[in-house]
Amino acid sequence: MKTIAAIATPPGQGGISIIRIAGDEALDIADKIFKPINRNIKPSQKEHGTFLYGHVINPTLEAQTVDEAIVLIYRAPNSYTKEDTVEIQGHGGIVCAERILQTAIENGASPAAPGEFTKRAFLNGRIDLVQAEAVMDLINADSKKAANAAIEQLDGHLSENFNKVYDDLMDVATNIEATFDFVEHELPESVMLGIIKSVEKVKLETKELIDTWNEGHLLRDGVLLVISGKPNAGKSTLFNRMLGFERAIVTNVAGTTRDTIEEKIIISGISFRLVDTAGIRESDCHIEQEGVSRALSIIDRADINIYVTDSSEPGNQDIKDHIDALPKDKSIIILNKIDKKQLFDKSILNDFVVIETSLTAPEKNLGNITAAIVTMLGINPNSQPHAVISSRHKNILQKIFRLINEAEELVQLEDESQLIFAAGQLREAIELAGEITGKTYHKSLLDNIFSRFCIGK
Ligand SMILES: Nc1nc2c(ncn2[C@@H]2O[C@H](COP(=O)(O)OP(=O)(O)O)[C@@H](O)[C@H]2O)c(=O)[nH]1
Ligand SMILES: [Mg+2]
Repeated sequence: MKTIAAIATPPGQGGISIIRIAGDEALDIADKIFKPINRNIKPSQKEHGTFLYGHVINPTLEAQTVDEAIVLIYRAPNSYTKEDTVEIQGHGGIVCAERILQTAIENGASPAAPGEFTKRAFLNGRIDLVQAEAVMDLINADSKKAANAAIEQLDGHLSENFNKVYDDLMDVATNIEATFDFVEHELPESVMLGIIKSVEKVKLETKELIDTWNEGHLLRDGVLLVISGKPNAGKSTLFNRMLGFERAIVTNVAGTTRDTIEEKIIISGISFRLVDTAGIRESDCHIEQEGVSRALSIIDRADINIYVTDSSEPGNQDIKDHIDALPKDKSIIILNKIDKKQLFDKSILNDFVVIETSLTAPEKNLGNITAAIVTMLGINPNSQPHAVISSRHKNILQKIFRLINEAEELVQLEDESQLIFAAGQLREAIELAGEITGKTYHKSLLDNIFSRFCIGK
């Protein structure tokens, strides 16, 4: 494989930048472009895990100095990609890093594609596909919980679960296929029951993994938390208080917020996309109508809805209709303005989670609202870090689940002639299970996964 190079640190000003070179010629290239202060030794003569201090020079430009730097030496197989690797640490900033990279390229390295180092780590067998995906999840993590889940996945804990499903599927399929030798004589009842049991077991394991998707989705994508309600209910007041600054305009003029406004916040280590919306009402103004239709569309997609209503008003059919349309397990009703005379008819709230408060009263903190949100999500903020599946994993696992289900129905017939079909379904499931961790893969799958990485990782 050709030797690749890329800047591994983000562009911009900083203390240092790191240029990574990996492949068979990494050390030769380092010899050409790096002159240690101690002239008697070259990078290629250094052992694994050592470093040299000196200068990056351009040998083609009369050995002009490019940067002052140190070079870290990794020898195969003890590196990120399992290949010989050098990391040059130069000064931060765009110019230095770019010049070092250019010098490496002029002296034999090829520019790395996005995710190419991690792809090599996978192809060279250091990590599986699920761990490779964890690298990207970790880089993209924007909350502690998301980072913890990614680290668990990188450590291989999620892969262990997938491998268990793979191995158990393999065992059942093999056991079923072993019964094909019984053609001459009757299959013992105990064997049939054993097969039924093991199919049920692997089905349950698959189901338990699929069930981690919701948490995985919430951690990876952030929880979409949408504040809605009638105009003037106090939505923007709540939005600003949750953010901790006056982001949305708050006035007593109904229809002030016209567009949806989104900001990111962290609650209990979980990342949220907090959205303020236009108050829902009929309006002749087409700008406001557009705002209302945007509000309705995002309410549909919300992971959690917060519906704010004014408790100093009696409430009406409109409010009842809004509330009735919300999913109970994903919605919290805020009865706001309890500092005023109370006129609201609470009977329209049915058995929703309701919090009564006054959002303009500084002494009322939002603790009960955020606690209700976290409880509703079903993510325990104090739980031990654990890995959770991604959408790619879920899509494959659902197909596997269907195949196991079909196999289960066939074995439950306790009819030997049907076992061959059950084995067929399970073999197909095994093939799919291999695609999750990359035991089997197509080039397009790798391209799809690694093209989403950054260059230098
Ligand atoms: N008395 C009282 N007024 C409130 C309370 N919460 C919000 N308001 C006021 O209600 C008006 C509308 O608030 P706003 O957040 O803009 O409502 P939105 O239209 O739902 O976004 C503003 O004048 C707020 O100061 C509350 O708890 N008590
Ligand atoms: Mg508003």
